[in-house]
Amino acid sequence: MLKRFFTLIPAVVLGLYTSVANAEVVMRSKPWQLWLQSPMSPTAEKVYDLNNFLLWIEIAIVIFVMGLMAYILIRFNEKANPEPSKTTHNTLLEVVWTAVPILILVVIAVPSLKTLYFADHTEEAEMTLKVTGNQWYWSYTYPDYDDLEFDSIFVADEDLEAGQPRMLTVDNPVVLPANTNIRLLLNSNDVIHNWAIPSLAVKLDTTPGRTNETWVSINEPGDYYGMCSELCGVNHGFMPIHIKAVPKEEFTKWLVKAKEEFASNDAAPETNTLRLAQADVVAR
Ligand SMILES: [Cu+2]
Repeated sequence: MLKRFFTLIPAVVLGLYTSVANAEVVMRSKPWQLWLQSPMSPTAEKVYDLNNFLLWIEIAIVIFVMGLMAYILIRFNEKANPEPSKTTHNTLLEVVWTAVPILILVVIAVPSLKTLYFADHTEEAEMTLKVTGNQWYWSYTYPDYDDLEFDSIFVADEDLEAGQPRMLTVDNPVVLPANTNIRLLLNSNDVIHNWAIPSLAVKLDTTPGRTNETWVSINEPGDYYGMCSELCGVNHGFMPIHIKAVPKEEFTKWLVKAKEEFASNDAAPETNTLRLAQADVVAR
């Protein structure tokens, strides 16, 4: 049993590696990648920089604490210091070890709050995208373009076309113009979901009965992937997010086509149930 387990691991790893390496789609993360995905929106750039900044502070603290521990171990062990001092208080030292951490926290709080407020909303939205979470797929509405609306549903492994990434492909990706300030309004039809795209640093709950707001401006045309990031039920792992960012002119052309394609919304619920049933089978 154990032997089988150990031969399975390299097989799975190799399989994962080749399936990603063969993909024609430019993925935002690479096999064996460490670190964050490259930031692709103004908010993501700020989050990325904040992470780097915090890491330097962390490294400094770790080095200081480790150094202090090493010094104590060497200087005050039983051999080097047979008669320990009975000192219990040192006012200056106590003030310092209280004040310094507070100062560090203040230094961290300033850029953190700045980033939070920056990500909160945009005053200059050029368009709005409404995102609705459903068990277990996403719906997208474009209120500025005749309320164009469609569902974005998971594509099961057996229906994938060449180059489509596994577990991240949907039937209708949400198409958005690049370099455009987009107001995002998130809500849910049933339970709490979370619309999360790492490379854009968007990660916000979609909560039934309320609308959460954030915004995004995508730096470059391309494909951006994310997943529902709030445990929302049995098919939680099968509601990926695929954003197709296109140049503005192409977006206008897509709108014309999409309005035709998604005009007959009456047929939609039936198709959805069918596809959902498929996703349900996959989940089991
Ligand atoms: Cu969900």
